[in-house]
Amino acid sequence: MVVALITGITGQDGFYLANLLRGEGNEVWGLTRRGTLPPDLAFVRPTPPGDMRDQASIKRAIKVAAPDEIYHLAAQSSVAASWSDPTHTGDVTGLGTARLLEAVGQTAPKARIFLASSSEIFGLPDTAPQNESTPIRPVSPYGAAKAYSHHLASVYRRHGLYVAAGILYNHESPRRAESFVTRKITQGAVSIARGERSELRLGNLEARRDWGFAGDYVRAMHLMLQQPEPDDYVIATGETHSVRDFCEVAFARVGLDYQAYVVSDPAYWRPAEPIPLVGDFSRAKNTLGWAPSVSFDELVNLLVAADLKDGET
Ligand code: G4F
Repeated sequence: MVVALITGITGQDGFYLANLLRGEGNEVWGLTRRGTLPPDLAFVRPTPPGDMRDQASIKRAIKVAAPDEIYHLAAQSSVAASWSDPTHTGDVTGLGTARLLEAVGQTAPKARIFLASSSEIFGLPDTAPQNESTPIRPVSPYGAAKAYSHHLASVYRRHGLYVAAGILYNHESPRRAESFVTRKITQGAVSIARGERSELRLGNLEARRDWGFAGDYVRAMHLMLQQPEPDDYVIATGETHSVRDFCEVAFARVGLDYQAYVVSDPAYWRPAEPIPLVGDFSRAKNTLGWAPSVSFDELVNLLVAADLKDGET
């Protein structure tokens, strides 16, 4: 039986990945700061408490789980929050990867490692769509921390570790926190439709993103670790949509015109706003046989449907 260890298991991707690996018949372990797991991850075995800022704790967790596969998802994952606490972001998201790779090298050098990299490493790219050869030029503290983490993947690969990196574009689900724009929009649309509030304040409505479904993206993570050799892979849908497009579809789903309710508030604008981030997932398609299965409209509807259902219970 394959033994898999997931860091950041309590986040959106951790939930979908743990369920996927369970379905594959894997024994799934989860590393958390407290060493405990929520009830919907009761099938996961907790390691002793582990913190990405504490190398000894990471080493202990790896020793106990003795994994064949490690999925490193733990990070401070908000671009916006990285501006208010850049050193914490660098410590957890950047140095955390260095600590993990060192710990694996010392305790489980045969384990295969997946690193969650991000499209934010490209910052303000000159070309669209981006692929695995696009220059790495981050424009946010989060992007810089992920760029460091991404470079470490190839550094440790050269040193003999099996490290695959997924350059993940935005991926969403009903488990996304409201601090991200997709859930903020769908929860906002639903509460306006219910008469609980009268407007939704957002930042730049023209910002464009390549949005996919998280369930599809964790499938790619698993496929990456089944390859004979590790590599970098862009995981994206290849389509770009604006925040405005997202609002239009979400509000229409609850029978409203977003223009009457959505306000663009400078308070939510970012200091540096990457221009069209859209991924070319050809390598993932050709090598992994991976492709996204959920369209943009289906994704927005899925999120709105979950928010409508939430309020019913
Ligand atoms: O939902 P967001 O906060 O996600 P962002 O910054 O793109 O980051 C996410 O995707 C990255 C992958 O590309 C990950 F690496 C990262 O961990 C995270 O998962 O913002 C999406 C877009 C941005 O352009 C933002 O400026 O929406 C724009 N936006 C406009 N109004 C807003 C808002 N974002 C938020 N969070 N809140 C707003 O009111």
